[in-house]
Amino acid sequence: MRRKITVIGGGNVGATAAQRVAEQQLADVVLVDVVEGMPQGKALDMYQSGAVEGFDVTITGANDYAATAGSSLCIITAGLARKPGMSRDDLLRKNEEIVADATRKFIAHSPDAFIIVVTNPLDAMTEVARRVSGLPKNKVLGMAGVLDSARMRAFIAMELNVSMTNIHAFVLGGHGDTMVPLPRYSTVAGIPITELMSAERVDAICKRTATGGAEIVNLLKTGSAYYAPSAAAVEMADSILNDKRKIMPCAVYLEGEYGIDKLYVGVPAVLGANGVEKIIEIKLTAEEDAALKKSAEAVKELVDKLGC
Ligand code: TXD
Repeated sequence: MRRKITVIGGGNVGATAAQRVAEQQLADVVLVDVVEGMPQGKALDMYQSGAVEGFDVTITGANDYAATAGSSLCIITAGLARKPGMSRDDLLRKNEEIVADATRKFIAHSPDAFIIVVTNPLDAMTEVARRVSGLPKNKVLGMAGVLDSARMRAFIAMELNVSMTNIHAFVLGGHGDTMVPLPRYSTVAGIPITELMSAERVDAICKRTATGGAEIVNLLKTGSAYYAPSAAAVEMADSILNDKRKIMPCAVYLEGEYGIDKLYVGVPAVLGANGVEKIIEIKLTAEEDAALKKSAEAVKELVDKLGC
């Protein structure tokens, strides 16, 4: 039997993630959304692309969770975007409801699966999935750092006119204004970027990375980024399901690491067959440590408002 990945939320990130899973033949895909007909339509369209693209997995669309039974992993992208007149707290409550409902229904059919959360506010929604699923912390994680560091890698490549595949970049902290790009640990073919460009350019790249999501929202006007976010979530799924043990920055549940307790914050972790295999604690300067703690404070403020 082939393994199965469920993607909850068939919008921009969810549908693109489903397509990437299929094109990489990572697993069969079940796409779930509350909108009637939409996940079924997108799934059928995507499945038909397999004849041209040459993949052999199945893609099923559904409005309920029966078809998700026996999934190895779930990517939760379901949620609302902030609408005019809606406060961040309103959004927090609404998306908490959506993520809690999705988690409860999914886990009833796949009690041992891994959950990768994408819905914003990311770190708080990952905590919702952990609490509601009752899964151990190694099985529930959030996608943000892979995306943020992909953005930083892209900006470094643009600056130096070199291949992105040569570049590693590290971004820590919560997903939001308080994220912490780490130029010291960002390298091109092993060379720290601080050796390759001026302090001003490094600073400009860090700032552009931290506002990378907003830059795309301002251009698109009707939504937020989804090509890079879906690629990032699927890379995490691949590292877990194929036991690749890649080190990736992701939102993981900290219990004392980095001096932060019982909170999801973005830090580097090894992702393998057991999900979060190991959290890597790197030495931070006093300034970086203060920025990470500030970012964790911002996450805690939201988590304290959760109802679950
Ligand atoms: O780095 C990151 N973590 C992020 C997070 C990067 C990009 C996007 N990020 C967040 O992901 C974004 O702020 C949203 O909270 C989610 C999904 O973004 P997307 O761009 O895909 O939003 P869409 O296109 O509006 O899709 C959301 C879908 C839509 O089809 C709804 O009908 C569906 O979610 N939805 C549900 N599906 C299933 N179950 C329930 N309850 C439900 N409610 C809404």
